[in-house]
Amino acid sequence: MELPVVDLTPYLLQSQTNNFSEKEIKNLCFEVSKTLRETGALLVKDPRCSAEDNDRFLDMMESYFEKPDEFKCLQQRSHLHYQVGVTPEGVEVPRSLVDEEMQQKLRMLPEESQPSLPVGPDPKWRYMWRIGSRPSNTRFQELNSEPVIPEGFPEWKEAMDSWGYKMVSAIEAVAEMAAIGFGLEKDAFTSLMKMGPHLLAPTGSNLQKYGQLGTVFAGYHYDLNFLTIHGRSRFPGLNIWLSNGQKVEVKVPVGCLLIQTGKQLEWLTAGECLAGMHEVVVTNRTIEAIESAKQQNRSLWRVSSTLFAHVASDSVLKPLGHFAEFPVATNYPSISAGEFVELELAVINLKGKSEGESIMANKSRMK
Ligand SMILES: O=C(O)CCC(=O)C(=O)O
Ligand SMILES: [Fe+2]
Repeated sequence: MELPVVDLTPYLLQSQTNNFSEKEIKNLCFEVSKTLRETGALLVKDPRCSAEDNDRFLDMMESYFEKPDEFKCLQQRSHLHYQVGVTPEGVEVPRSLVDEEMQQKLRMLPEESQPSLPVGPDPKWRYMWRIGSRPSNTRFQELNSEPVIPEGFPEWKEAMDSWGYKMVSAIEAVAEMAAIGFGLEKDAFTSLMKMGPHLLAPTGSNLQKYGQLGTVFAGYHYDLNFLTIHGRSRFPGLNIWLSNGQKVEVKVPVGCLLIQTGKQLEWLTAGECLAGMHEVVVTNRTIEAIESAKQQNRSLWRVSSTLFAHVASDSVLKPLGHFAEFPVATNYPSISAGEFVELELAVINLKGKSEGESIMANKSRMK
């Protein structure tokens, strides 16, 4: 199954040219909302995000992840729930390891669509870098804290910000198109995203150390944010699940970006658009890429150019517009996005354990 690629150019240029009819733009928006609903994922081409920008970002992150662990741990901020700076390997727990309800659901998937079951925390590292301005007044200060810059990377801020802002812009265009496609106001989602704690959050996986077939770098999970966007990684390995339960290995064409639906979008649409399940596993294609990287003397760190776009922490998550009339809307009670994120972080081990345990007891709220 090939995911369709949506070129955002007509949407972005509609106000400057008369080349595209209103109907064409509407159809494009329907394609976006339909694909997000059916697949939980969408490939887009955004003329503002070039393959060169992506490469510059990947080059810098590869040289960061190549540094010794002791150096990287200087950028660790566990007291801020790792929401800025580095998260070492072996910290983040994939939801499927701790969520019994998710385990039951995944057992019902057909054999060929079974995920690789994680046996412990993810062996991937991650760096979190906040993109965009922060609210001066927020109930969720630690989700909106100051960024961390590693020593010896003078280009860090510029490289992270320039890639990050471009990715947020691409998400904003998709969020507007999806809102139109779902029959909501154009800014129904983007107005909630203003001042959101958007995070450029590349993962770094050491394929030299953990390059064996079947290694699970990110166990089966959904993303807790609104929409996730990834540039192209130099090493494949991402599998996604369509809403019909089919497992698909993602191939991101050069110059394209991959968007995935997160739990906050599921909340806002009362489950019309479910959060996309996914995993990152060493596959035969990853091994081929490892072999060719070795031959070309390239880095064996698999870096993802992931950005998590969020609803602002103080905004309320609840089904919007006609979605509020759905009978299942009661499964999505009003909750501030900040509170929601803290509860989710607790489950995946990024925020205080005791809260993590209590949230599991409280699970009926989170469905
Ligand atoms: O490493 C990747 O490609 C994506 C990892 C992932 O799913 C995540 O960071 O949530
Ligand atoms: Fe993810």
